[in-house]
Amino acid sequence: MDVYLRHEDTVTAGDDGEEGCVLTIIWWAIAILLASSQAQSALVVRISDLQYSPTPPNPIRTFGTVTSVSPLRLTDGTNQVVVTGVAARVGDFLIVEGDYAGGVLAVTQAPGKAALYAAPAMTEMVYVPPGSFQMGNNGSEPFTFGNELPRHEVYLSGYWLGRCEVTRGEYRQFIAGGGYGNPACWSSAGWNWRLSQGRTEPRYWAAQQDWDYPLDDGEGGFTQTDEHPVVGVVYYEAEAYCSWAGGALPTEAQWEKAARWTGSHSNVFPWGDTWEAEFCNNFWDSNPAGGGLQASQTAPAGSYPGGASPFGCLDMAGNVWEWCRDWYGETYYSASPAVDPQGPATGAFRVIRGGGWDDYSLVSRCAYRFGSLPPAYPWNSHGGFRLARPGW
Ligand SMILES: [Ca+2]
Ligand SMILES: [Ca+2]
Repeated sequence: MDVYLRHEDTVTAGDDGEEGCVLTIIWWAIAILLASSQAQSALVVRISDLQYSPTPPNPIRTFGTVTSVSPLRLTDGTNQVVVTGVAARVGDFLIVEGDYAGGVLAVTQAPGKAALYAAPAMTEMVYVPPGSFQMGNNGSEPFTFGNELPRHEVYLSGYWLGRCEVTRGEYRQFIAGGGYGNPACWSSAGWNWRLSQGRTEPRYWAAQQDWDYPLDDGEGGFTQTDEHPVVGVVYYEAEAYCSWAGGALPTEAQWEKAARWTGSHSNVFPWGDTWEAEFCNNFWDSNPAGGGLQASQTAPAGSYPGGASPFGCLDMAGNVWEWCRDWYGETYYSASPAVDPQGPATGAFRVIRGGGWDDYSLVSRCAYRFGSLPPAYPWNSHGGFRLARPGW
């Protein structure tokens, strides 16, 4: 079980300015934000058999699966963390993080830190092991755009990526957990946007929608369930959700590797090199889950198993476009670092990938890069995102 240094991105409990505790435990797919007063009760983690930094303040982070509840034991199969004073169920997936102090992680009062989240169900994540892949396009793909050139080798550290797009059910937990009122979840730019807009939920949040043209003509509407991907989120909202869920948006490179790399070849589409309309929710598939041919709607996440990427990710093509973490750089591939590229240092637009429900083959290619959306743009009913987190 790995432990890594973590100096800055701590989480604040609530938006009321109260002090939280040092230890942060995030249970995946999270439902309940406990009050800081609860989190301060007898929460102790023994990490004697874990690696940690010997230099104070020794922040650590580790994760694993709960194997017993009394006491609560968290294990990755080899190492173990013991937690007391926290309710959990066998099989829950936990992240434990905090400051190491003399072999014991204890909850203390500390400003600007602490959140304890609980989750009834976790987002299913796919692990992408460290290694290199071929990113971009060598010009051989149909409808090549210049911003996909040149194809270049990129090494990525191991990471996790959501098997599916973030669903409305998952996003609902962020809303219910106070995410829109908690500035600790947001970047400063994102929080300023949140305050200026006064938003408390994404656009198109209502279950009943009609995205046919002409819009709202009473024909072609559909009902979004909790299994449908969340749409109408601006970059800042996607970023805030990921922060709340203990992760981040994937980098453009992380997104692309998980979408297309077989281990020796970069597929044009997640499933292979040949377009298959029935393998993703686009405008020309007939899958009833997406409403059938030419339907203007999303499909429940994971409704196109034939379109799985080599790593098992679903809907990397189609359904909703997905925000990536990077600023968009038109010629970035010519100067991209070879290891864990993070995108340009600044920019005007954020990257969005993968095509959506009203698209077709051209923009559903894994190498296609859309870079014209400012971070405050909601991309209407076409855009969602996927959660990533480091491999630790
Ligand atoms: Ca469709
Ligand atoms: Ca997608």
